Amino acid sequence: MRGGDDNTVGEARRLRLSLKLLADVGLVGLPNAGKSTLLRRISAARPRVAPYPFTTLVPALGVAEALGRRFVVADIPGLIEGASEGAGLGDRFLRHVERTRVLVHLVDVGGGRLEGRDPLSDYAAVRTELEAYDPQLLSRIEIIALSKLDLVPDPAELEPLERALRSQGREVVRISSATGEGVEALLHAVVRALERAPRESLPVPSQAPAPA
Ligand SMILES: Nc1nc2c(ncn2[C@@H]2O[C@H](COP(=O)(O)OP(=O)(O)O)[C@@H](O)[C@H]2O)c(=O)[nH]1
Ligand SMILES: [Mg+2]
Repeated sequence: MRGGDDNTVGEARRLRLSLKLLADVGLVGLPNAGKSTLLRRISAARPRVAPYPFTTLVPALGVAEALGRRFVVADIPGLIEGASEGAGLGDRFLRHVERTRVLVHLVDVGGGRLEGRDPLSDYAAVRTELEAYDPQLLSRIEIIALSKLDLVPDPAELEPLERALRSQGREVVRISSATGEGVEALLHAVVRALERAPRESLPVPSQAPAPA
């Protein structure tokens, strides 16, 4: 652009701005694991729920409360969906997980089992995806929620799976977002985890976020 007689030349710049949501807790898991349903159960957020992938294209945030503490929970969509479709959506959503202090990793032990899925390999697949995005995510405090408990005919069957996951040093909770069973226990585990997760362990952003 020319600025009149003094021949000043303006500058054109292309900026790519990205929004990083700030949440205390990130819900991760394969598509259909029950993340959006859980968020609806524990908060006033109304993310879409449907039995097919790509339902959630925008991460939803909700405020949950337990033991007198309030915390922000983000439903992180796009894990695996994006990667397996080659759409690169995994990355687009995973950046929202970077600054969460605690992960809740949902593993479907009800519906998935009916489709012949193996919960341990589902779990491992998501961990692999997290690692590919940022290896530091593997050391973030993670609580495993075995979901859709209401679809498990004999919950005693879950014991070997729980032992295997606990032997990896993880806390494991059984939940059903349909009946509410175990959900309060999960929230208590989250509050305890948030208490041990120091805010200082977060990477310091290069610029302070703008006030909301
Ligand atoms: N029976 C049962 N179905 C569930 C439960 N949680 C989620 N679902 C169903 O599983 C499907 C996928 O749930 P959704 O929350 O959309 O999964 P997301 O892709 O991880 O967000 C939907 O049909 C839900 O109604 C649960 O606790 N019990
Ligand atoms: Mg969803």
